[in-house]
Amino acid sequence: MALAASDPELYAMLERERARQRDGVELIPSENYVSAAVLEAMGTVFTNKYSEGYPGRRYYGGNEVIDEVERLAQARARALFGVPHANVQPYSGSPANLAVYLATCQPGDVIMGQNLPDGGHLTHGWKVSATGIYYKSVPYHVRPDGYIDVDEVRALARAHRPRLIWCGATAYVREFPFAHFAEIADEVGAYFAADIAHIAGLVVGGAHASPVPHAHVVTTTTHKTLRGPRGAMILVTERGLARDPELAEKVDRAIFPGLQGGPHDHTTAAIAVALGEAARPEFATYARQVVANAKALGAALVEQGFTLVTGGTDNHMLLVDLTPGGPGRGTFVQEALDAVGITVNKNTIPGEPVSAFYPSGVRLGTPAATTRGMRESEMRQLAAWMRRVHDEITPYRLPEEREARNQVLREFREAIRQNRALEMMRAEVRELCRRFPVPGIG
Ligand code: DSN
Repeated sequence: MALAASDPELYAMLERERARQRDGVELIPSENYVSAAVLEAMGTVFTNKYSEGYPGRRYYGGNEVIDEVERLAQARARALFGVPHANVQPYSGSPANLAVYLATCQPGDVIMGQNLPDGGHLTHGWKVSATGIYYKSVPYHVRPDGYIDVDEVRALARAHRPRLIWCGATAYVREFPFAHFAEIADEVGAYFAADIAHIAGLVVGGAHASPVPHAHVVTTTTHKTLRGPRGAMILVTERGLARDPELAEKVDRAIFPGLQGGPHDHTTAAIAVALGEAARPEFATYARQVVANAKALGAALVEQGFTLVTGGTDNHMLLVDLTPGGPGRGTFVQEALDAVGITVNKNTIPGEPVSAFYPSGVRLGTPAATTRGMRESEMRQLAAWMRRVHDEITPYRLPEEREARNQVLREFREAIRQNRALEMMRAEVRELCRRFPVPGIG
């Protein structure tokens, strides 16, 4: 109410975003809907405080309550993941990962991570990221069938003797082979860091194997399958402390003062709430349903004639290979689906034939749709809509000549704006969404 009265311009935007989230199906695999309790914790007076340092060791006065909040979040993280140390201050996944480099490497050290176009993350050593600029990055790849090429990881590790090896991805649909990575890291004397940003909720819900018995350090964002606010955590495992008894202190120093100033205390509070929710039995039910929905969506897409990278999924995510309809069609499919209220993101596929700007796939995920209660039958309905949307835009292809691409995309955007069948599907999607309220919105 205060916002509507004091800033109607911003409030109108908020209302439009609420309507967008309520009336469309969110299938971006890294997004989710937080609970009303998490949302409430974010919008509290905890945002007013500065708290550089750690509980009991702050640079500012007045942190007696904040200390309790952060200790609660740390304790819940330790218990949930079964680790001896948790840092809950990273602003998000990228600084969390950079802190792992600061804690374990010197600039110029060799590091290994999954190649970005093969589904890896920018911060695992991609050339334009600080992690690829300040460290010598040796990327590994997925095989043509879409699975991580563990033999290549081993061969590259033996040849380049990395200081740090990452396992984790933004676009990988199969179970991560954590035990293999641990074995390889041990053989070459590397630190093994697991980035479980995408699958953290599945791990705590028992729907994906945990990296904790294998990795030295684990990073995760808190806002994806874990269903918390935007933030991140760094977990140091027993294995990590056995490798380096000072690893926890090094991680803490890397976050503050190495990379960050004051933690976002309202986010820490909301992380504590989300971790409390994730410890409940119903969260395990949710995590299993996320995977069941992804499998159902994958099977239905295959039935509808789509091609999936690796043929299916083990987790919350699917990668649709659109090359049978022509390379570089990810943008077209993403925008046409957007027009009917189904939100996905264009994505490269293994062996991408065009580029990251005009990728040949789309990435889908079920965490958000599952949170609002959608189940297997809704997944089948979504696959049927995707087929119809895809068929509506069959004539539109990415021209080989770069100069012609913008013009074709302009014509395409105009065509989808005027497409009557898409407009009718938009109404059907809205109808479905009305049956599945969004937490915190209704
Ligand atoms: N942007 C995240 C994702 O969508 O996977 C990774 O940082």
